[in-house]
Amino acid sequence: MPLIKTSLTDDIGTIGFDREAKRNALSAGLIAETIAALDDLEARKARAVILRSVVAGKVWSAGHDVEELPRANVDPLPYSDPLEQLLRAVKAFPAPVIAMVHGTVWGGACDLVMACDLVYGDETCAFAITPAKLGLPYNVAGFLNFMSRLPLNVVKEMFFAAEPVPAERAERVGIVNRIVPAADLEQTVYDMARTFTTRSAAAIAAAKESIRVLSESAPINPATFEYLHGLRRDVYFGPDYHEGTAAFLEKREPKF
Ligand code: YXS
Repeated sequence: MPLIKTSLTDDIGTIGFDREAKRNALSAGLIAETIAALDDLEARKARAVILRSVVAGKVWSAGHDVEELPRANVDPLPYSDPLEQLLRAVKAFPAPVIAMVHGTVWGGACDLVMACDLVYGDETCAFAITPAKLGLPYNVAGFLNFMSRLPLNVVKEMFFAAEPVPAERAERVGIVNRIVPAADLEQTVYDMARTFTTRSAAAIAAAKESIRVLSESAPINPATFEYLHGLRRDVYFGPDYHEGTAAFLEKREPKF
């Protein structure tokens, strides 16, 4: 069974997560299908891509598939992780990728939304980044995704509290471009995508890549990188990550 639905109409691509039974948890399989869909839409010269959930349920995506996170003492979000590959594919796509959000967004899916070029939501949307609930040490690229978009105090509140930021506040702090009533969300998003299709694709692609390079150019030297990696190693070798993932799978609250 495919885990996504994808289409291309009037140069606008749509990729819908279709794994409702697991609340669109981003498994390696679903991610592989999504990256393949992005490659196909790029080959077919899509001028915009909309990421959405096929089912307008309570949850847009429950984030990284926790069943697929490593339990043992290894880096849980390495560069090669499927989720990291998806974030890079979205940022490298040569046209705007718009997250259309109905429902709640958790963990790695929140990072995915941050990697999208624009985010539109309705009154049901909320955004939570949750490594602190799993005792998981987030990675440098992920922090930069949030830091290049949101005020530091908001980034810290989101990462420390791991609580959902509801729609109205998400618009005010800048997680989303706009919140519109659920009944208007689809029209609003596709109208914006249609506008992009009337503009120079070359100019937009160059602007998107320039902004990506400039927003990611956080100058750190190798020693600083090793220091940051050491902070992460201490956590994922520590007891919290084991307790956090075990608690999730045993459907109980973790004791840190
Ligand atoms: O028991 P069954 O087989 O029906 O499966 C249940 C859940 O186990 C499953 N499911 C997930 N499976 C793998 N990975 C997930 N992230 C995940 N989330 C849910 O989906 C089935 C239905 O779940 P259920 O009964 O809880 O649904 P609900 O409607 O009552 O609640 C929906 C949620 C999203 C509020 C709830 O499922 C939930 O809190 N899920 C975990 C959200 C979360 O903490 N995600 C972060 C994952 S870790 C991650 O993304 C990063 C690595 S990080 O930690 O750094 O943020």
